[in-house]
Amino acid sequence: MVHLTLEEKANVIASWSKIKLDEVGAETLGRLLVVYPWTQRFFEHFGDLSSADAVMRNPKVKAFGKRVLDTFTEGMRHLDNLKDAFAKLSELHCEKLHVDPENFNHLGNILVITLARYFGKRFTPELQAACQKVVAGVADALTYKYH
Ligand code: HEG
Repeated sequence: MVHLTLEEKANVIASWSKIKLDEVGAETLGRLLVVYPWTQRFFEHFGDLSSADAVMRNPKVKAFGKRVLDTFTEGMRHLDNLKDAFAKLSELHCEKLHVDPENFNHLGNILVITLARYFGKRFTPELQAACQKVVAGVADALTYKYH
C-alpha cells in the first residue's frame, strides 16, 4: 500500500498536468521496448521493432505509449484507491495477457527516468519521491493477487 502526503499529491498532480502526454508516453514505451527487449513479445503486431530507431519512430508504439500515460492521468484522480480503479485493467494484464508483473515496475522506473529528462532541474528529489510512489502504486494495483 502506497501512501502520498498531501504535499506530495499536490506536487505530483501539478507536475503531471504540465507534461505532454504523447511525447512522454512515446518515449517511455519506446525505451521500455529497447531496454527490456522481451517486452516486445507482446507488441509484435505493432510492426517494425527491429532497432532502437525503429521502435522510437513506430507510430503504434507512440499511440500506445500515450494510452498508457492516459491511464496514469486517470490514476492521479484515484491515488487513494488505485486497486479498485485498476481492478479491471489488472485482470486484463494478468489473466488474459499474462504480463509478468515485474514489467509494470520496469515501465514505472522508465517513466521516472523519462520525466527526469523532461523536467531537468525541475525534477527535484521531492518530486521524484512522489513520482516513485505513484509508479509503485500503479504497478501494485495492476498486479493481480490471488486470495
Ligand atoms: Mg498494458 C493493454 C495500460 C503496462 C502490455 N494496457 C493496455 C490498455 C491499457 C494499458 C489502458 C488497453 C486496455 C483495453 O484495451 O481495455 N499497461 C497499462 C498501464 C501500464 C501497462 C497503465 C503501466 C504499468 N502493458 C504494460 C506492460 C506490458 C503491457 C509492462 C507488457 C510488457 N497492455 C499490454 C498489452 C495490451 C495492453 C499487450 C493489449 C494491447 C493491444 O494489443 O491492443
